[in-house]
This record gives sequence, C-alpha cells and structure tokens, in this order.
Amino acid sequence: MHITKPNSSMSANSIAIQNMAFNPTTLTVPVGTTVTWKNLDNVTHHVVSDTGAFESSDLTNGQTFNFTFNKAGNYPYHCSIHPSMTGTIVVTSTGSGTSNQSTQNSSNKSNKSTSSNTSGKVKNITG
Ligand SMILES: [Cu+2]
Repeated sequence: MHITKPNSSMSANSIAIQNMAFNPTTLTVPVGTTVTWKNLDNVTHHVVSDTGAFESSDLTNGQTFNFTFNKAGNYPYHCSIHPSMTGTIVVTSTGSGTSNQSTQNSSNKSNKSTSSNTSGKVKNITG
C-alpha cells in the first residue's frame, strides 16, 4: 500500500460524486496519477471498478477515496449501491518523446537436431 502524499493544492484529478452521478463522468489522466473521488451527496456511495482494479469503502457525505493508476488503459467503474451511476477513468501512457519500437528478428531457423546413436555395450565382468 502506498501512502499518498498530502497534496495541499487541489488537483484536477478529482471526481465529485454529486446528484447521484460522477462528475466528470470520464476523466483522462496520465499514468501514475492519483485520482480522488469525493462524495458530495447525502447518501452513501461505493465506487467499484468494473474489472476489480480498485474499490472504495462505503463513502458517506464528505468522504474521499484515492486510487493511483500506474497502468495505462480504460478503467470503467460504477457505484455498487446505485448501478446506474457509471464512469470511466482513461489512463494514458506518458509519451515523453521516445517511441518504443521493438523490432524482432526471428528469422533464425537453424535447428539441427543431432541424434547421436551410441549403442552402449555393457561389459559384464565376472570374477
Ligand atoms: Cu451511489
């Protein structure tokens, strides 16, 4: 478990749970971003990933839930208490100029199977 650093400045990577909806519904963040959900409703909400990538506890009014996305991809989620509440976190890989091209040269087909036939003679020495 990571201990999230206290961030005094309010980041844009937060989702308000308000009026029985996630706001914004879709949030796009670079990989490594910690996303914060905050329940502004007077009812309890429970954020859970569709794929099981993350899950909050029951969030009552004013409570928050943090999750750090360390892998790029789409993370659809919903509220387990109110299944009609859905949202998606889109995590983009940080393209820092370096395009990662992996060129594989697998044209090496020199597979000689050398079967050496050694007939072992067992000498039976008696005496
Ligand atoms: Cu809910």
